[in-house]
Amino acid sequence: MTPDIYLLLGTNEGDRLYNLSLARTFIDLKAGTITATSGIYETAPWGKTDQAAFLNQAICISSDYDPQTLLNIIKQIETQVGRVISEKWGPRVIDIDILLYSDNIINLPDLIIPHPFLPDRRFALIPLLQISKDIVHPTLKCSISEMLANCMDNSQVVIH
Ligand code: PH2
Ligand code: MG
Ligand code: MG
Repeated sequence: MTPDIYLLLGTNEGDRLYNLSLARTFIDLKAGTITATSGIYETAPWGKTDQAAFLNQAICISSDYDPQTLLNIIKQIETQVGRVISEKWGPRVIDIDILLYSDNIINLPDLIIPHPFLPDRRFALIPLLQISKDIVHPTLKCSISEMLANCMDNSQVVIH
């Protein structure tokens, strides 16, 4: 069966809605079929707080690319949408993160799945919850709503 892969899109530079839209178009063309999209959320910057607010959106894709190939395609798409090398947790035109790849657990130097910060980020959990009904986190063995209930982050996440 083709795996369900959950991605999180983020942007806080330029025309944010356009950046998300262009990213979705390229993802659907090159990475896999988009099967679900969350709403778009306006989110307070997390980690490095002295920067502009982000828009975040979670999407689900159905794709047969293996995780490493998918990551390479995603990096190409980020560049096509206009991303330049940015500082860690700093401002960016587009960021596309793999949150979950079915129930796979991957620990490579440049690719950790499930995304290691997922439990700590309301800006990821809230959009993901909207499109993930029965997902169980493969290592924490809990649902997304349980993760949200246990999340210590209280930064602002509101529908755009
Ligand atoms: N991405 C980051 C760092 N901080 N904050 C919000 N609200 N949304 C993001 O997507 C985000 C962030 C690094 O990728
Ligand atoms: Mg990121
Ligand atoms: Mg990233």
